[in-house]
Amino acid sequence: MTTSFPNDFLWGGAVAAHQLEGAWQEGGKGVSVADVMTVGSPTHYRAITKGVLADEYYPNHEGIDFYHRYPEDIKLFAEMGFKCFRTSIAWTRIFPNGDETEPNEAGLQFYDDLFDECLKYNIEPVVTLSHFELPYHLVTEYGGFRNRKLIDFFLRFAEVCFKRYKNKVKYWMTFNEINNQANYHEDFAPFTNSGVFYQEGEDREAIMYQAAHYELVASAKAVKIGKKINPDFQIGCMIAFSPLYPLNDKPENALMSLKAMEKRYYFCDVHVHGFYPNHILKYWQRKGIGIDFTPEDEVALKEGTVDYIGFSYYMSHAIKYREENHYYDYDETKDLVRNEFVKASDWGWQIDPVGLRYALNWFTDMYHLPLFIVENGFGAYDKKEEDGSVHDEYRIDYLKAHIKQMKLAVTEDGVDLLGYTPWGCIDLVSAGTGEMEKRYGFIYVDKDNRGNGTLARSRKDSFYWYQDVIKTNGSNV
Ligand code: P53
Repeated sequence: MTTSFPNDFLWGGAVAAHQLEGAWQEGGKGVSVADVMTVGSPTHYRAITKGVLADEYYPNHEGIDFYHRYPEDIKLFAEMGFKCFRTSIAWTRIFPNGDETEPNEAGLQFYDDLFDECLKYNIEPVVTLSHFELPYHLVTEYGGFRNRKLIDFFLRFAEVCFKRYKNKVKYWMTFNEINNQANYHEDFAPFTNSGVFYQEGEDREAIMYQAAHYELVASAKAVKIGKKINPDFQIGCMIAFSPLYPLNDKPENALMSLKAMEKRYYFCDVHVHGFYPNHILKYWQRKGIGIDFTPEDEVALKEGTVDYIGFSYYMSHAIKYREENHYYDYDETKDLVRNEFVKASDWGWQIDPVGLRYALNWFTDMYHLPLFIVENGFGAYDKKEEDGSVHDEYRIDYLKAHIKQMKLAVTEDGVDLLGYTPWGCIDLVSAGTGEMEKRYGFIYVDKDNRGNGTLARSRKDSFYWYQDVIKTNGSNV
């Protein structure tokens, strides 16, 4: 039995381009969906505006100015001992509008320089192709991923990246948290996942399944193209995972939990198995949802299954069956209930370390593929002291408890885990709310929700703690 993490375990940290780079109009970059999103609050998603408006504040425009400061930041990651660094490639740096035929050289050069900087410290880049940053032009001109043409635009982008960085990047992911859009009742996920902006009266659900289908096909085709360019590539999917526990042992609640899991995670079935599970096909039939699904798509899905499963884990949910819901159809806005056994963060995210071990076991039992925890972390308010230090023992507690469970999954359950990259290793703009003050970092960045601050970086207590975790390969937790 193994008693610890493998020697080549990829400890690191994770970010996404749009949440930290800033420089939204530099180096020929185009406007992305993240550039038209404002600031929300702990209880409200951020608003999406029609284009960039003069009197609005858009936090991603500056981010934390990583675009100019990355050498300083990567040096700090190296000081913590990172073995890998997960980021994304802003699609709009490479194809500013998304539908060009030729890529933008300045954008490509930026990522060459960034990856070289990582490799200088033996930090392996782990790269997501599409992380909530679609070119906004693809939304206004094509309707985002509701349009089949997006498959080819994505593939052009993916192929350019695969070719350019084939000797610098080995670990790739196609679409970040592709399954967030299972919550199509809200506007946030459809827009950030797929560039889908719903009009009044539209059948949101049908559009979601269609957009997700095009993405699944695009992902599978990208896997095939990538493997041709470099057979050593490891190309994964990326799933937002949250167990949906039955509220109690009432059989209907147990079945509701199972049916809800099916609806939230069928995306992973398609990525891994290369076909849709029957429950989704039956559901489309019952609901009269007609999907543009060609025989070529069917072949593409089969030929482009993923090598590993990347997933994010922040919280768990409990779920309760509603009497009127005889079909056990999952509705994220109605079915989730509070779990009295766990506490929640200031943003209402329920803290459940055991849920991470559940996640690792669940994915393994379902798919038998290597796993990669590419996001996990605690968004919290921090108080910076005069000398720049931050005493964030709450963050250390959260991460330590989760790493303990992760360790049990590896050592006792035999889960095949590639690595662990806590989210927002440096403070950055929140995806859901646009706040800066929902902080995840080991590194503090001096900037507030309105954009005031010096952008100066400083080490939090968790910085030194995580440094020690990496140095001892997790044996100190
Ligand atoms: P923020 C919702 C639920 C779980 C993960 O989220 C989510 C979201 C979207 O808000 O997103 C992932 O910044 C995502 C990151 C994001 C991170 O989790 O809202 O992949 O881009 O920043 C944390 O606190």
